[in-house]
Amino acid sequence: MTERNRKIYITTPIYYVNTKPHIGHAYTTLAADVLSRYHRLTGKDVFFLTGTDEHGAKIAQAAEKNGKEPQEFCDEISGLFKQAWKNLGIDYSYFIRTTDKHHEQKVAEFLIALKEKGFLYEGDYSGLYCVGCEKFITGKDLIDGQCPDHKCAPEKVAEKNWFFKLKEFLPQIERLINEGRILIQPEKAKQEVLGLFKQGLDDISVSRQNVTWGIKLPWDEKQTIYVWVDALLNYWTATRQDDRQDYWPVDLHLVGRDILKFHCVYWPALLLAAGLDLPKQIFCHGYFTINGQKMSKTIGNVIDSNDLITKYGLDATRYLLLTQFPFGNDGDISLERLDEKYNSDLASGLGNLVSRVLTLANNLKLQIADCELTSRVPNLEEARQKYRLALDSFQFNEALASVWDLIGFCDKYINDEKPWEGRDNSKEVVGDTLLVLREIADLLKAFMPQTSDKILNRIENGKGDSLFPRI
Ligand code: ME8
Repeated sequence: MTERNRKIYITTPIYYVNTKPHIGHAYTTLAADVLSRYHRLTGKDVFFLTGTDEHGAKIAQAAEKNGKEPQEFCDEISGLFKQAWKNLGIDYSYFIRTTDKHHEQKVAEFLIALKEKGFLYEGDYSGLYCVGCEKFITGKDLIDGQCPDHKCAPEKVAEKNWFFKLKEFLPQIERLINEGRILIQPEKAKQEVLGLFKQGLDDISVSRQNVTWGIKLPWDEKQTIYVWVDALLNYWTATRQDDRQDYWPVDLHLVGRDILKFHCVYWPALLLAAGLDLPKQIFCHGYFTINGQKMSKTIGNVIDSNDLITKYGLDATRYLLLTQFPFGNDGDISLERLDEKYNSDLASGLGNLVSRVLTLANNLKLQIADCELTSRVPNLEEARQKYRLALDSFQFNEALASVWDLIGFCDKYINDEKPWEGRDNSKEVVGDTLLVLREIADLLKAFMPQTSDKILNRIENGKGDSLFPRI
């Protein structure tokens, strides 16, 4: 297969439907969208999967609190995720729901296969469970008796479970991670995962006894399949349709660091046990806070991406979310800083340049078809390469910085040469900036698809209204 038509399979986590979507979910999904668009633009055949995680005690409790039947509640919140992604211009290939019948059936088949291969056994679990995390935890995970992420005491459970022989696969997974055959990035995420092997890990439950909202274990219908096993398998079940088989295995899982262990240890182990190919790469991005605090319903600082879109517009929201801090780092978001960045980079930066260049070109009756780059323009191939290198290493803000370097060049060039004064080189200067602007629009395609189209249209058809009015 040639590099051009190579298939690429990219996933986001599937999000819990206990609450409506917020910018944390938007962040990962947007990153996956930009990468998908970027690869598609280079001719690759991308399968981009996202969706919702709908089973388990946490969702059942949320439905009850809202006075709804679980399925009705899931339909509603899952619909909000779909709508949020539509509003954010997310061009996914498929949206999976763990309550899809097809998914449920394939998960049950997967578990039967594991049992037949002898990797499951019956046992008793007695210990602690955090419903917020949907995971079994131990006393040493707690702070003042509470789960540090959910600020509540875990449930004490004593139940019969089916267990998966995780421990059998740990040495092999550790080796594959060390060898880079399961590539975990950035390095600090890899080290965090390798640290888990040193601490020691136990076999994991694949079923729960007292959770009714889930997929029934086929051979023991008093049990439902553990929600994390159900959820992880979405990446596989989504490709168990005739036209999608070829996308397997996964090229890239994008995840937040809260779910690293599930993706880097449990998931590969389940796949190895089933004899399936492993994911090639897992990239773990950072977690962000809002004005220095964890984003939480209790604090009341949850930001909805729809509200950002209402304020800044679709493409501006995409730009602002991905330029706050490097993708692999934790960071902080503040509405004041978003306003500042909007005004400086978009209203005064890109938006202003577009109207400036197009007004100058109009006044000089200059068509792009008649322009040729002069040697005063920086090497555009170098700019493209910088952009590609940054995207290939998930540095979205660096990729955009290389585009903003071109904007900076044009602004300075125009200020220095003052083409409105009618000097001899006016047409050359404006022609150069028109051509660089076209390059800018091309590079923005994956990040800001509508803006890119608008700029290209304006270059062809003359000027229009302001792209980013000041806030
Ligand atoms: O964990 N900063 O779903 P979830 C950055 N259903 N990213 C954030 C974020 C923040 N403050 N908050 C959330 C689950 N995210 C499981 C996943 S996958 C088989 C099952 C993003 O709704 C980030 O990607 O809690 C994180 O990993 C994910 O949302 C957690 O979403």
